Amino acid sequence: MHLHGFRRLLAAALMLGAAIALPARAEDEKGFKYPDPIGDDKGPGTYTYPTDAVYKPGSFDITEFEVVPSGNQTEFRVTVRTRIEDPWDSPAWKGNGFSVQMAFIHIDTDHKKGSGVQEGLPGTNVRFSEDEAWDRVVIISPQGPTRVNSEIGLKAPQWKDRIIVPKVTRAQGKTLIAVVDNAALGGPPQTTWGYQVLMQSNEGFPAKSDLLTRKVNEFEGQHRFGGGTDYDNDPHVMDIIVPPGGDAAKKQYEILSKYKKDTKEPKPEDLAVVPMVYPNAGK
Ligand SMILES: [Ca+2]
Ligand SMILES: [Ca+2]
Repeated sequence: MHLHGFRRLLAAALMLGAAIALPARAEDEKGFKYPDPIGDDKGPGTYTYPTDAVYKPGSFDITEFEVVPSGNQTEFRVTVRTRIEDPWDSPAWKGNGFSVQMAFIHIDTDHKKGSGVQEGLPGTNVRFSEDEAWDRVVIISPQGPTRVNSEIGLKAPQWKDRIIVPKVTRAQGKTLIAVVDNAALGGPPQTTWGYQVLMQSNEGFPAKSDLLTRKVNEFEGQHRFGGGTDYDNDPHVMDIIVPPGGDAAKKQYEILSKYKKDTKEPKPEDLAVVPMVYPNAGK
């Protein structure tokens, strides 16, 4: 064999070896790690934080979202730009290490048109498209399961079986962690699943219509976000993840700006549509 031919054969063998070596464990294929830009924690580009010092800059700025399956359970990890603190730590809140953040992790498990829920949870003021409706949502709240379940019973009983209150929630450094049984998800995470993470702030004294969400008004207040409207037409989310490609922050601002501005009593179709992110898209 010529040297040239041998080299080609060697290169082919190395490539084959690399291809075989890549997915080390089956579990790795089902996990998902996804970045989000820094500094886009302003919803459609205009939102501002409440003025109270507990809302530290970066508290609602998602920098990474991760799905980590392990055995018969899955960890969902949402990382933000600043170290997570627990300014309102109290036994009633179970002391899981955080106070101001709240994240809603929506999952589309079948990517089927007409299957799932298009409405956002009460108080988020967003919706999903018909072919990207959510089948499950994991709520990461600093409040204990008793309170969260009671809110679900009052404000979203029709989706009770789709809303997952994790068996464990905790903060670690800059990361919020939720541990969920795969049985609650309808099985272990699949590479075909889609995700959307809405970053909110847990409101201990929510409005009658809001599932523990903090409002966004025209002007920020001590415990109110600003830069939106005083009605429920503007999306009440500070940061979301968006599908890959292009300028992710710009894309988010466009998505969250698409709501009907001149209405005080929005209909569902007036709200902004948030997308799902599918790990396998474009592969
Ligand atoms: Ca971000
Ligand atoms: Ca974002």
